[in-house]
Amino acid sequence: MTTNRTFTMIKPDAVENGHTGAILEKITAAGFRIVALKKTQLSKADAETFYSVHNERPFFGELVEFMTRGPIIAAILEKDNAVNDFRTLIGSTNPADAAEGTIRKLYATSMGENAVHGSDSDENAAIEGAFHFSGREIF
Ligand code: 3AN
Repeated sequence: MTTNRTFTMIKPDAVENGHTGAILEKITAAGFRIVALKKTQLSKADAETFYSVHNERPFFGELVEFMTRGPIIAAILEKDNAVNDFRTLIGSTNPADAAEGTIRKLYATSMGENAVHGSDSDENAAIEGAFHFSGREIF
């Protein structure tokens, strides 16, 4: 089990707005090691699969449309207590509620366009990392 790893995406809004470098800098400055990294674009099927847990929610269509509209940065990150520490670093889902200094407070514009994804459990971190990366892309 890779309980010291989490998975993140820098979402299309933050990539479009030129925040990729600043967000990666905050991530590494907070002590996360990047073990896998790529720029890619989700297809509609990819986004529907990735967010299938939300497929009954009223915002599902909007979420899929947003997540496919431009490239993302996908990464696997390693650190002690990675899942929880990364959720703390990114802040609340709604940037209006996010703590000062968090990535969402700094770079997110709304609940839907909230700049970054962070896995919510070790189990989902492993599933989400495997969705985006093959074994030979992880170091
Ligand atoms: P988090 O990303 O903080 O774990 P989730 O898992 O509840 O939040 O939601 C997944 C994604 O769905 C969010 N990152 C956000 O982009 C989108 N989302 C969640 N709630 C809403 C909402 N009420 N309206 C629009 N988009 C939402």
